[in-house]
Amino acid sequence: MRTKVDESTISFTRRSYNRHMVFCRSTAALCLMILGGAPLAGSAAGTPGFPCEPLPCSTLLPATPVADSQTNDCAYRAGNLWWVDYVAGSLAWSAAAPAKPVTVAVFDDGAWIEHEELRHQLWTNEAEAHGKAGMDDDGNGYVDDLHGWDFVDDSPDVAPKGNCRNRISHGTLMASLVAAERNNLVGIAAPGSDGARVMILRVVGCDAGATRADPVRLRRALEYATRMGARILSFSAHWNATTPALDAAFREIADRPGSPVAAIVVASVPNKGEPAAGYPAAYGFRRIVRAIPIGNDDSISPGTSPAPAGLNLGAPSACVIGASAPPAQYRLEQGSSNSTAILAGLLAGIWSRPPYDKLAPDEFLAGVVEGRMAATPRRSKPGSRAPYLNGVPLADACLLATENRSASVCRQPEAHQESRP
Ligand SMILES: [Ca+2]
Ligand SMILES: [Ca+2]
Repeated sequence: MRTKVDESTISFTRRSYNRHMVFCRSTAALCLMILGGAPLAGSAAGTPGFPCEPLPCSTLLPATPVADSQTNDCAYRAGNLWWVDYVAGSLAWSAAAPAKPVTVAVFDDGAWIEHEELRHQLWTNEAEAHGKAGMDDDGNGYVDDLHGWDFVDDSPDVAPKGNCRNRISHGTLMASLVAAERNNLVGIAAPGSDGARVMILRVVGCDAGATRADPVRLRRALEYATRMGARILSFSAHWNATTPALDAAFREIADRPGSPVAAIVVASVPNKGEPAAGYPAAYGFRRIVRAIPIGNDDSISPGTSPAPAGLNLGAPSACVIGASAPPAQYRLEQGSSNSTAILAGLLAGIWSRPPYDKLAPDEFLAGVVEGRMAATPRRSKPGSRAPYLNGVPLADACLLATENRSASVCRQPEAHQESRP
């Protein structure tokens, strides 16, 4: 089933985000999953924020203003962040700072880290922050790696480069859906606002010479992320061919019991009608959590690819607002990329808080994700402040309405039962 290819044949293709489809040209492509979107009116560089009023997309749901005196982000208060409360993301918020934020590594095309929603939400390498410029202060092999690394150009500057600078930044959007700053009076909030900090890993570029999704580059980024303490690895991208070495790296992180580099991999499942979900979602590893894209009609998105059985959770795909270019641009987007980042932020937000913060990855997955989140169709309501365990968020993809849209993502009933405590 798995396609083994020479590393040189793995390539990266994508088209403008402004088109309605992002095509994966061949089985060797790596794709970022955004199906189309638009900048929000008034959200231009130099313009503070964007109009906080009900958006056309959000009329699919009643855009009810949220009376939440503890949260001042205008899009949330205006009722535009349906996706936050659909997954009960606001229940992962707290007035108290988390004892230990969960570092979420965002594997993407870089990010504008000075965006108003990101600049205070970054994982920071303290040794480099307190070290000397031009020195590898922590001896990890990377000089001045403050908030991540650019593995395309081998640089500490994780900003989008080349042609990416003139487009919306996919990675900026994803990082904001993981952990946009909450209570900064502007824009959005995200399930991981309080509990997650984002590590920016640029693993793909936009220009001809940098668009290859090199497995060696991916392995270096995986090694960096886990060595530097990322506990959740977010992949809003997929590729349809792999190598033995890349498989081994993912197996060590996402499967081997007792691995010192164990982490949870949140993997996108595309909704473009592709015949298979691609990697890393295609791995059957225990610590892979797949984000199944859903709309706000409770259905799996049309065209969602078949995925292996396992920890498959439905997460919002359409009508999602995220950060774009700095300092204050925002966009309304749809696509399974969104589902992945939202799910990664939610897991981080929950994992960062007592009593879950002490759990190892496998304990967290078994006790919270599998034991609770994947066993309920319940969702939250905007403004709900029920204790998390009284309002279990998120829905098992198998429990969502799937009329003629079903991805093959459900466990066999008997296997599902056997896995339950
Ligand atoms: Ca360093
Ligand atoms: Ca905000």
